[in-house]
Amino acid sequence: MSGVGAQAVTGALLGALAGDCLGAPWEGRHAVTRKRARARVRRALERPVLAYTDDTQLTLALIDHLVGDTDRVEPAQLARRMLARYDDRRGYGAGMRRLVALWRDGWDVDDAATAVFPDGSFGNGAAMRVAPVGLRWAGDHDVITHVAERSARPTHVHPVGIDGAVVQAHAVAVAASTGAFGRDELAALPAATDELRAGLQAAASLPSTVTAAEAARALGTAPIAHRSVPAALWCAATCEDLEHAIVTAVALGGDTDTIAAMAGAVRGAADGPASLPPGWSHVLEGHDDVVEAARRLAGSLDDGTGDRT
Ligand code: F2R
Ligand code: MG
Ligand code: MG
Repeated sequence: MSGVGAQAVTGALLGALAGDCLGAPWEGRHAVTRKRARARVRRALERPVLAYTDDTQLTLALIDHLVGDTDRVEPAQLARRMLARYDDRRGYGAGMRRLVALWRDGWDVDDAATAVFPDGSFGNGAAMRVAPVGLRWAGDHDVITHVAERSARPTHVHPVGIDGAVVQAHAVAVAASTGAFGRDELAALPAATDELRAGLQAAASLPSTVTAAEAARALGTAPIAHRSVPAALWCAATCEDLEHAIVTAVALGGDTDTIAAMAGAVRGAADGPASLPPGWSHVLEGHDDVVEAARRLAGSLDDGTGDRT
């Protein structure tokens, strides 16, 4: 059972929400300077509301499952929770939309997972939603690996897609349980595939002084696990706070909502909800729902039911 407190849980989930909402308007753009990215974030915050995307919707679905069904993670039940929250207007990827159509047609979840991509998806969708697993089992290394893997299965059965989720879950867990996430924590993360191992090595050794364009070239910014998880963890490890981590993720360009959401989850887990700058909370769509989901998840951590594996 996790030893992390409600502050780390709320911080991680709000950090992820902020990254998703602030990164989404700039998804698919080229890398820009950090100064320009800061201006982009400021401009985004002038909107009355910043919509969240599939990243947040699927994170909430995973919490629904862990708290409401079984925290052992049953892929078919998790898929039902994803379907229940699914909203086509939330910027889902093409592969995910086809998968949802198959689920609605009654396909078996295991069969559907290899129908779109025969080897399974190595997209970053399993990594972007996995923070609740790291929070739930922080301190229990083997259980995190096992549960993160199972949480990927409805949508991502390619080893690289799964590994992205496992690495991101461990990053959130370390940040939540130690209150720190720097280069040492990044370098120590376990990766099972050559793709993620190479990405983490590159991220651990990339100086914080490089331009955003150089970082984007070195680490990648594509919506695939090994070319986005390392970039997100580099943002989290080399930036002093949540705001800078999100600004840097926006500067990298490419899959900005997801890279910022994953970086935000890790920084928020380490720094807590007070790390959300003043003036952000009222602009983030779903802020209160996420706080409520954090309360439910944190409540389930200390409900005294014993072994949760
Ligand atoms: N997809 C987007 N954003 C772009 C489109 C949004 C557009 N503006 C709109 O409004 O419609 N964002 C979201 O998708 C990413 C998470 O993706 P997920 O859930 O992993 O999906 P998918 O489709 O499985 O994988 C993503 C892409 O990766 C490539 N890929 C994956 N596995 C592959 C394989 N085995 N072989 C070849 N290519 C593979 C494909 O290009 C997939 O489409 C997040 O960014 C989220 O924000
Ligand atoms: Mg998205
Ligand atoms: Mg994205």
